[in-house]
Order: sequence, then C-alpha cells, then structure tokens
Amino acid sequence: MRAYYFDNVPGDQRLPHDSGNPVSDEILKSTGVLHWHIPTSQQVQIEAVAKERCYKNRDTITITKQGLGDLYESKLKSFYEEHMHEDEEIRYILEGSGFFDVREHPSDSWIRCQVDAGDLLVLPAGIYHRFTLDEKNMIKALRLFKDEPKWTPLNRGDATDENPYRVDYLKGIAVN
Ligand code: KMT
Ligand code: NI
Repeated sequence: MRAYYFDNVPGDQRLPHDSGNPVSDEILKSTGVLHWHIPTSQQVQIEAVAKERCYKNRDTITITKQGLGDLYESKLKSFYEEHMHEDEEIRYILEGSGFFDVREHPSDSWIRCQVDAGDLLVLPAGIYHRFTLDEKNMIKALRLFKDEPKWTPLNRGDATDENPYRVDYLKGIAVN
C-alpha cells in the first residue's frame, strides 16, 4: 500500500491526485490507520488477524457497474462523501484497486492510501475518510467487522464532530 498527500487539485476523483509528498509509515500510524499486505494466495492468514482482533463477521463487496447495478452511482457518491463510523472500517482487497482518503488531524490534509489486491486496511472508529475507485473502475473486497455491522456513515459536520467516537478518536491520537 502506498500513501501520499492528496494534491487537492479539482477534477476526476479517480485520478491519482498525487502531490509528490509521500506519507511515512510513522505518520500513517499516528492517525491510527493500520495496514498489512497478505498476498491473496495466502488468504488463510487473514484468519489469524481476524481472530486476534475479534473480527467475527464478514461479507464481500464488488464495486463495479455490474456488481452494484442501479445503486452504482449513488453508492460511489456516498463512499466519497467525507464521513466516519462508530466502528473500525476493515477492508481486505481481493481484486482490483482503489483509494481510501483519510483526514490527518489537525492539519486537515487528505492522506491518500492506494490499495491493491492483498492489502488489508483498518481505519479506526471516528476517523474522517472517503473512498473512490480508480480509473480501472473495479474493486472486490472482504469487509470484516467485529459484531453487527455498523455501516451507518456519519457525514462530517458540527454534530458528528461531537460524536463520542470522534471525540475518543481524537483523544487516542493525541497520546500517540
Ligand atoms: C466503504 O465503506 O467505503 C466501502 O465499503 C467502499 C470501499 S470497499 C473497497
Ligand atoms: Ni466508511
């Protein structure tokens, strides 16, 4: 997985938008984002991570025009709206590629995480983020979750800024 600062240039969200400034693992770690690379030929290794981190449930999502049908445009739009969740967002990429953008605090810069098959990405509860396909327009991912899925995206705004999971997230990164 490669991470870099988003260039903030207006235009197609599917383009790389690479500012040329890489984001080190240390910086990424300070945001609470975790990542591993587990080749899809060794997918059984996911079980160890799932067990250790208590990921009990899972499903797969295929984001293509065909896979999502009538929901395609609306889903893509909502994935790219800045939001947070009250639980971790855990994705293991099985095929294809895409970009997860996470907000750095307090700079408010976007960090773009470019994911490919074999990347396992964990976004902590409370982090502001968004997702887009890239120009290849295809990603298939395993979505893991701890208990019942808490999918509800809470879009950024004054009320969400005060959400207890957001407040806890900010407290957690302050001590890192
Ligand atoms: C999400 O929550 O943003 C998604 O499930 C889309 C990305 S999954 C590769
Ligand atoms: Ni999300």
